[in-house]
This record gives sequence, C-alpha cells and structure tokens, in this order.
Amino acid sequence: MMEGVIVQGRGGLYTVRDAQGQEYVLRAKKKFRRQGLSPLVGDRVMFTPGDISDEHGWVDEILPRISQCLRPPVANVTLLCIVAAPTPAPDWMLVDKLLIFARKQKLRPLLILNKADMDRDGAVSQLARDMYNGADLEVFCVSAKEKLGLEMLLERLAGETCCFSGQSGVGKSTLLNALFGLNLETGDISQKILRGKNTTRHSELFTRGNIQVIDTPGFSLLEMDEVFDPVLLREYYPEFEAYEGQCRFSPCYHGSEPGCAVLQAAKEGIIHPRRLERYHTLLADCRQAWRDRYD
Ligand SMILES: Nc1nc2c(ncn2[C@@H]2O[C@H](COP(=O)(O)OP(=O)(O)O)[C@@H](O)[C@H]2O)c(=O)[nH]1
Ligand SMILES: [Mg+2]
Ligand SMILES: [Zn+2]
Repeated sequence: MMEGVIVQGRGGLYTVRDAQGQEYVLRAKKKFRRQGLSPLVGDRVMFTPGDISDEHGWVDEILPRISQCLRPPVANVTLLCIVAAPTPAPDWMLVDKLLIFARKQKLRPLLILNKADMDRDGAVSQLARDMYNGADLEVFCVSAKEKLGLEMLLERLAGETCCFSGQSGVGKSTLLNALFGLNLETGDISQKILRGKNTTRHSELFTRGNIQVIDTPGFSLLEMDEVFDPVLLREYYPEFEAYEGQCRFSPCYHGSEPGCAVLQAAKEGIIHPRRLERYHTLLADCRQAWRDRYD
C-alpha cells in the first residue's frame, strides 16, 4: 500500500497524488459506504495503485482527519483565507459570517486584503484593522496584480492546507495564480456572466512546496443555515472574552441588556461599533431561526 492525498474527486473516481507528485486514479472500497464515510478532497489515504490492465486502483484507508467540512466537502483544511478588497465594496457581514464558520469548523481564519494598489490611502486596511482588533484575526495586505506582499503571505501559509473564500471579484483566482503559479480563470463579473457560469466546478487541491491549497467554489456560496442556540453566538467573538462574567445578567447576549460590559466597551470605542452592530443583526437572525426551528 502507498500513501497519498486526494487532489480531486469526480463521479466516484478519485485522483490521488503521492509524495513524488505521481498521480493515480482510484475508486473507494465498498467498506467506506458501509461506514457512512466518503473520501474528500484533502484526505490523506492509503491506497493500492491499479496495475496496467486495470482502469483504476483502490483507496484502502482514510487516515485520521485534522478537520472536515461537509459543505464544501473538503478534509484537513487548517486555514481559511478570507479575501476582501476595496472593490467590490467589502461585505464585512460576509467576513463576520466566514469567521464564525471558520471557528465552528476549527479552521484558523486569516484576512487577506487584496488590491492594495487600489487602497493607496490605506483606508480599507485601517478600517479592517480597527474592526477586527481583538478578534484574533491576522490581516495581510497584498496586491495580486502588482505582486505586493505575496512573499510574506507565502511565509505565513507554509505548512498549512488553505482554502480561499470571499465575494466574487475580490481577486481570489488572481491571487491563487500569483501565489501558486496556477492558471485559474479570472476576470470581472460581467465577463464571467457573458461566458456563462460554470456550475460543475469541482474542488481541487494544489501543492507548492509545503503549502497545500484547495480551490473550491463552496466557501463563496456560504449560507449560515445551521440553527443554533443564540446564546452561543457570542462564543465566536474573541473580543467579547475579556468581559466574560462582567455583565449584570447571566447569561447575557450582549444585545440590549442593561449593565452589559460588552455594550459599555463599544461605547468606549474598545469594541468597534460596526462590528457590534453586525453582531446584533446576526443575533436577531439567529434568534429568529431558533424560534422557528420546529416549523
Ligand atoms: N487592481 C487590482 N485588480 C485585481 C487584483 N487582483 C485581481 N484583480 C482584478 O479583479 C478582478 C476579479 O479577479 P478574480 O481573480 O477573477 O476574482 P475572484 O472572483 O475572487 O476569483 C479581475 O479583473 C482581476 O484582474 C489586484 O491586486 N489589484
Ligand atoms: Mg475566481
Ligand atoms: Zn453583556
């Protein structure tokens, strides 16, 4: 048996790459279905290559996963790179939702502000740093187009398996091409619509040195459809931690309760008011979904 990583999966056929970069086409053994397990892009597996007469070999074993997402279906991702840019206008709510998603899935988040060449006065990066100060979020400013800040980013990505997410048009594909020497399709949104949306896109894992990146459309189509107790929402905000136990009520949702230490911190400017405002919007959505959960 050999060891490799699944770099692609389509129609029950898996492409597995070994440490030498050799690729093999495999099927999954039937036992996985009985176990309710299905191999995912990013999985490290033990496999038996097919011999010359066979079309394919077999995935024999899936090695223990570091992380796993079902939507998009990828395994062993360690880092979620959230990309934003001055244009299209940053959707900070999407960034907040992706942060919550990352923390739920136990992926380390990273904020990449691309198109630094369009943020000459640094207003966007300053706003991001202000809003996410205390949110335990590393921020990188780069320009995929002018190749600025890429070396530093690559250094940070060393040893990680990353996924890139964020609004369409922020430059994810351009960035992946610049970082990893890929040839993904890029372009402005109108051109993409003209060409027709390619809806059958699959996830694919690429390697550069000790960095792995999984290109998947799934993270851009994120829906926060998982219903959970709204009191848990605050757990995904590291900047609230310092105020734990200091609110008058317990539990406190940090919504509009009197004597709330988090609201007080926002009043004093320690927590950014826009970040808190979006938290309140999500809290309301979360409460609504929780009330309606049996409908
Ligand atoms: N000015 C500038 N434009 C960029 C940069 N990176 C990407 N773009 C442009 O932004 C548009 C969208 O890029 P694309 O990579 O397709 O975005 P995606 O939808 O996130 O994958 C393209 O027209 C790119 O040329 C950058 O660093 N600076
Ligand atoms: Mg793209
Ligand atoms: Zn509170």
